[in-house]
Amino acid sequence: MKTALVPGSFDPITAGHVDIIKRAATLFDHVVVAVLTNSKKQPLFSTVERKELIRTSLEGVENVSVEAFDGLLMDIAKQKDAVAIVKGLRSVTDFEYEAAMSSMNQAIDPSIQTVFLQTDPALSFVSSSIVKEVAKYEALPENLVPPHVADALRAKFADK
Ligand code: COD
Repeated sequence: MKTALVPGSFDPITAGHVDIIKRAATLFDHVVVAVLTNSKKQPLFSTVERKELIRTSLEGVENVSVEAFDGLLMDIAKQKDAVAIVKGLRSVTDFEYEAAMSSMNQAIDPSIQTVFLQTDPALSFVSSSIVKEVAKYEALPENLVPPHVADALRAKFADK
């Protein structure tokens, strides 16, 4: 059984993430969505909230599980017996950042491959940060995040 890891902060999950995860699920037997909790950034959503938003976004996708991790990505990949790490690429800027991480991860363990999936062009500008920025001003256009994520963003900013 070939397992792939799709890692990220997912704060919160966006339509861009959903697209990458669903496409990864067609390529591998099992996909572990790895919510990394050791980001330097202070997240808007707690780990539990992020996992729940991801699970709801992926309802009906049978070969995907969602887990939170802390630590080095390659240690997590080995722990899950993953053959690949799947990343989404939106831009040249993404590529430069991801290529450096991929090379480092390759140096750590050459048996685990990084697979890059090109973004859906309609979602190439979508990031969790930009979504949070516009949601704060109640200006989030439809379809950039799943509807329950839009609701969660509204509730989060209503609290603030
Ligand atoms: N279209 C396509 N792909 C997208 C889109 C979109 N619209 N939006 C995001 N993505 C992709 C990103 O390119 C990325 O591949 C993934 O989705 C996750 O994105 P984010 O923003 O949720 O997560 P990041 O970029 O903050 O996550 C970075 C990691 C947590 C993966 C990274 O920091 C990491 O590996 N940390 C673990 C510590 C470690 O091992 N460090 C050493 C690395 S060499």
